[in-house]
Amino acid sequence: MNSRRQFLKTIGIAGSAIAAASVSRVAMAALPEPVLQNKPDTMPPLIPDSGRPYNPVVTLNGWTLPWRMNNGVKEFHLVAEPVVREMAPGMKAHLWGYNGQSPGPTIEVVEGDRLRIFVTNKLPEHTSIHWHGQRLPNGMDGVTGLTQPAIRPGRTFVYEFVARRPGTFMYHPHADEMTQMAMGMMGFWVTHPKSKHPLIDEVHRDFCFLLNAYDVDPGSYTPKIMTMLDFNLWSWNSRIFPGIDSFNVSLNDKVRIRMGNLTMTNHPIHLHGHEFVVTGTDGGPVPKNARWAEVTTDVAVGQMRQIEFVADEEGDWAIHCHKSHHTMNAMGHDVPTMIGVDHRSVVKKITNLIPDYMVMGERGMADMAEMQMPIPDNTIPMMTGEGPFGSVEMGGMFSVVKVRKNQKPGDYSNPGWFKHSPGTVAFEHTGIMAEPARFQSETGQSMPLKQQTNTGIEFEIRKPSGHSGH
Ligand SMILES: [Cu+2]
Repeated sequence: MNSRRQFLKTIGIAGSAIAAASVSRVAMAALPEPVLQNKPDTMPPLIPDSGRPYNPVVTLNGWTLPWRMNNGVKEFHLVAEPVVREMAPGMKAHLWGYNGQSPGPTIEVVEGDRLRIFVTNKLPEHTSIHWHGQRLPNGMDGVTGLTQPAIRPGRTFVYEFVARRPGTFMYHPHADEMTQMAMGMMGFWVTHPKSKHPLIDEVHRDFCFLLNAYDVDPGSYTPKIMTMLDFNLWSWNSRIFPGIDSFNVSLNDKVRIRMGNLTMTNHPIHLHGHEFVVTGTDGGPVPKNARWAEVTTDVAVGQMRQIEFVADEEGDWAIHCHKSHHTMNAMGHDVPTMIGVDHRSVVKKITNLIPDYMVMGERGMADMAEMQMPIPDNTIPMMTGEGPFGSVEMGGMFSVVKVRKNQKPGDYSNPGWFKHSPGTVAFEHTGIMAEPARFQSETGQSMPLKQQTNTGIEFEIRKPSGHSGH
């Protein structure tokens, strides 16, 4: 905590913003101590030490908010505040979030829990929290102006409701949403079933993350909040590849991954090497007879999806958004397509004027991944990530599901790269290319003619009754 305060002070953003929203010590005294976290690591699951037991989730590059029990009520304390989020090693963004981080901590409760959530506003402007997908009293729904007054800077509001149905949910402000969500204010919410549920299976690993997007100019720190579509950082839990942790599981684990989309566009999330089924949405569990196997599922804006699969293929399996622009980091989108263009004569003329001029993209854009091009401070290359065989040429919404025989239950640590058995990796052919044997149909046509029938052959006649005769 200290180092972060120091950092804020050093870079000088602490000034008016935080001071304006300082909360009096007396007012805070009766509240549950706000728990803060500012490391970008994936924290181990929070094993519940009070209340009904459940199997906790693991938040990708995030954590779960502890609570206290107060006369049978679970009490949480969220603090809305400016944060510094490392989006990937080498790139930090000045965001808004909760309890030291964007996204805020995951809230995990159990169906039937009575909840009290204190929300303290340390932002320079008012806010509120909407509990996306919850059944609750209308006045607890968190829509500024409609169901409650705004939480002004420096004030604390209390939300009270019962977690009525189990499932996969999220929370976010319903006040100046365009700004506050563009700045990273959001968090995950999981309500576990109170007992064995016919549509909610027990799993070995249960991961969750939010899809979010930012527009941070290369070399700068604060997202542009007016951007509607042309975001340049496509992130999972405010992290971009190669900063997104891998999903580390044991061979044959049943794995659940929960996702929610708070960007301005849809994300078809694709898993390699396995088929999964969508077992639930923010509307609840999907009936078993309505599930089908997929390898890509689209998560539309404001939707949540939980997918499940048995990780029965060892290896390092990519998981990513299938929109190819969403697996890249910040770039200029107005680069013309130069594939096939011979620059040589032009380059000479240009370098007379601009000695540093560089030809880009005449063989495609893959060179960008390895190019040692000077980029502004606080900027991650557009395509990057070093794998065991070279550059992965990815960015943004990309990670890896690592399936290993010897990953112990409860061990979420990164096992390193997969060691392929000999003869199981695609390889370069170096011999003489033999002429492949091709199927030759009789006439060379795709639909060969029927076999000619000779005359003079006796045909066996089949009568409609099924009896045969001559
Ligand atoms: Cu996407």
